[in-house]
Amino acid sequence: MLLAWTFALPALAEDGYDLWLRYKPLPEAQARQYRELGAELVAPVQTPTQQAARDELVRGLGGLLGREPAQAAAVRRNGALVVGTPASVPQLASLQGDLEGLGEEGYLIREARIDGRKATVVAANSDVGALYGSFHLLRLVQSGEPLAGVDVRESPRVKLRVLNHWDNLDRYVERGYAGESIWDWHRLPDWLDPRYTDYARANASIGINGTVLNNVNTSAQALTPLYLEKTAALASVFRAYGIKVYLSARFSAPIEIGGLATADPLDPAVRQWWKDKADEIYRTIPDFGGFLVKANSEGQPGPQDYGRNHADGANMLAEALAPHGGIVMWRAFVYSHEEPDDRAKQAYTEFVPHDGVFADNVLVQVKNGAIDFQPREPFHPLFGAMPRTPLMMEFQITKEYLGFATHLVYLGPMYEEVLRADTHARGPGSTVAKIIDGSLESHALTGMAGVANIGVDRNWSGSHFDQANWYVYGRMAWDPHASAEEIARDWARMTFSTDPAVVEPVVSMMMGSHQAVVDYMTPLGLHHLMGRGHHYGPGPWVEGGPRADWTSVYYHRADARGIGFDRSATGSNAVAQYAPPVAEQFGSIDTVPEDFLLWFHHVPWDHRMASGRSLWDELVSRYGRGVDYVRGMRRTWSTLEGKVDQERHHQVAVFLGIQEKEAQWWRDASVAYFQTFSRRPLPAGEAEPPHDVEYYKSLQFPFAPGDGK
Ligand code: GCV
Repeated sequence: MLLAWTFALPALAEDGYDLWLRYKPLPEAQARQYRELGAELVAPVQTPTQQAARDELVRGLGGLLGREPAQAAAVRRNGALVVGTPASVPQLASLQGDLEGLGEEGYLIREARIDGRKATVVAANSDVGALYGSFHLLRLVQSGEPLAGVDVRESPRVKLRVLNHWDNLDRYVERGYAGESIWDWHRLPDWLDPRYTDYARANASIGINGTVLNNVNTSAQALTPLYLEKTAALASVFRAYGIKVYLSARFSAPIEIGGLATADPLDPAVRQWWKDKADEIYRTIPDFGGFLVKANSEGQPGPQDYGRNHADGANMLAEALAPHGGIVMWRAFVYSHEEPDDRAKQAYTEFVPHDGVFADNVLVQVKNGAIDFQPREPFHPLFGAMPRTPLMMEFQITKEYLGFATHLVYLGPMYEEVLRADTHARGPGSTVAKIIDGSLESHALTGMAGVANIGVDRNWSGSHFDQANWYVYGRMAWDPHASAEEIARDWARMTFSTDPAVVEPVVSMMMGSHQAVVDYMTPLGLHHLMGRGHHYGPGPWVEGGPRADWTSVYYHRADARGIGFDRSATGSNAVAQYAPPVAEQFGSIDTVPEDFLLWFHHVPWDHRMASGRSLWDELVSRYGRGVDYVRGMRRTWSTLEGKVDQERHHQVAVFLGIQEKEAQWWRDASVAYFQTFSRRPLPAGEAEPPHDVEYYKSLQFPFAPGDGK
């Protein structure tokens, strides 16, 4: 009886904790090709990073192939796996020349003769390069890729590949939808939750090499000795995986925890305080990465409080960190209470005059678009406008404006769209990716930041598919020119199955999911239409309150004539912040891509669209198209029942149901609301919203997760 019951349990139930590093046994037909590779492993364990690489290979190959490789100092049989650097594995010395140009973090994977026998080699110039190469090799095996003739040569195109945690010290995560913060500050530094190691493994597997532990809206407490000791404990776990820790620094910390009367960046006592603080940090954490700063933005303190500018503030911190090799990531997400101009223009206005003035160890961190991580934004006009300053990309991985963790939205296509956008800063082909990787303006200091979607939920990200967004962020930070679709395919193979009958439908669901959320929330360039404060659900009617640019009506400007924000020369002229060819394209209603039409123009309801429909009809049909896509994803996913383990299949299915309901709600509420301006009937075949606008306005969600505190 007991036996029968035991066998009745779903054998392959998975809760998602293992992420894309599941290492479940490969089907025998696939495993066969790795028999020799999986038999013997030559990999040193003299350093913590070497140990991490070998542990991962033993765990990974052991799981995938059903037995752990025997460990050896020399290759005794054909096909062995050899991992290391010429310094750590003398047999790899002959590859020294081939390793040139791969830098500190690059690696190669290829077949070579070692100790007179055929071997698969993962070779690098450093231990961390060998660790990255080991993860790459495991990815190939997880995906069932043949290794015969393998020839991989990889090095990151971006230097700093960083997660930004918006985690408060009380474990609340701002805009977090995966439970509370994984940093258990109270029990640190003594209790090192094993999750920290798994976090580091996951990050290293995609090349992430830095983490900012605390929210940009930070308390100065994070810089006190109590918290520095806790930060040091986390750093001690992450170090072996090539990950540095960074902290968000509150600009007014010299007042709050330093007892000074001012935080003026030109005040000698303030400057000395930061130098002393930096010295103290590096005594505790010798490889500390540096500071991330949100200053003079949304009420945060900053240099402008003292009549100084962003460069004054950033350079003061840079001076304190420079002797230790630390860097400053100074955010360009600024908009002041006093500034009456179009919010989309403010960062450019405040930062461009300081181009070339920032210290060498400062990066200016710029969100992908000029407003705030909206479902779709044109690329930020700062990209291309500050050639003498390294600009760091800031993407949001957590889906503050894209349906939280319940909506299946793969962000790869969105990241790709922004990175491939052509700024024309130095003529055609001046893509955002080339600004981020430093190649356009020959910057050596380069970076990409992703606002993390990680919390204590068993599946880390609040949903199984949101893991893909962490994954694609890391892969694109490594290579901003990479393909979102190929990355989705890698992820799906590792996360669900190598069976093409699973992979292809999953990839196809993912690839259209970003366009779908744009369609059912903010089609045709609309933006900032969500519920107030928590940002959950539709709120196109939001108006009033402390400031106009925290309302929806400020952005959509719907009236009897039409809809959209005129940012052309007849309006706020934000288009003029782009290079002339882009300004020209975006500035004309005839040439602007329809995806950005209402971002840049106030357009009459009867304007003829490419489809031949009026703007009103097109708008309504886009909303419907978005909802239909979600229905399609539900259908596709239901066909995968039995091909994906039951536990994860069930949760995804339920979440898709939530997504469909919420997509319909967005569509109905938006159509009902905008119809009060357009005063036009719905196009034929489009269902009337089941309620009037007053109903949708009356819905309240006081405890929706993630709101700022
Ligand atoms: C961390 C938006 C979010 C805030 C966030 C801010 C920022 O305004 O709603 O929660 O604050 O961006 O990026 O600083």
